[in-house]
Amino acid sequence: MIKKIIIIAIILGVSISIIGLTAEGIIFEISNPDETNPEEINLQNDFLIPPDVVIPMKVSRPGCDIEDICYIPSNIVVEKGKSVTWLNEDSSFHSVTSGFYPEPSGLFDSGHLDPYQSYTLSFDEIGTYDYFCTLHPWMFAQVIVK
Ligand SMILES: [Cu+2]
Repeated sequence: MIKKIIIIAIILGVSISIIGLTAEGIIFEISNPDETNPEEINLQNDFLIPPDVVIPMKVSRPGCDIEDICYIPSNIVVEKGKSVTWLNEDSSFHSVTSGFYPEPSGLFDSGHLDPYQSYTLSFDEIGTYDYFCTLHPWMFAQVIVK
């Protein structure tokens, strides 16, 4: 009887030690700064610059145009010479393309923006710049330069 209890105690002790070592290993991996890859660092740096216009979630389906929230804000006013940065916060590709769907005017075009990719453009001439998404006809907005 005593032998059995001792054997069970030894098995339990060994098991607990193994679990403890594993848990320690996981914690070490998470908190080790050398494990962070360069891509993650770039993503974090992108967030330090707040975007002027956000492409929000779920705008790849029609409906955002009803509330005018395909690009937020849908009408941004900037001073001549200033830049505008767009950030794609959706999980789909989108674009910032001058003109009206389906005819790009050729003034500017971000190409397909990946999720969390940003696009910056400076506006050196006064005017109203209409733009749209080449992939989603309901997505359109304006930059007004004063
Ligand atoms: Cu789009």
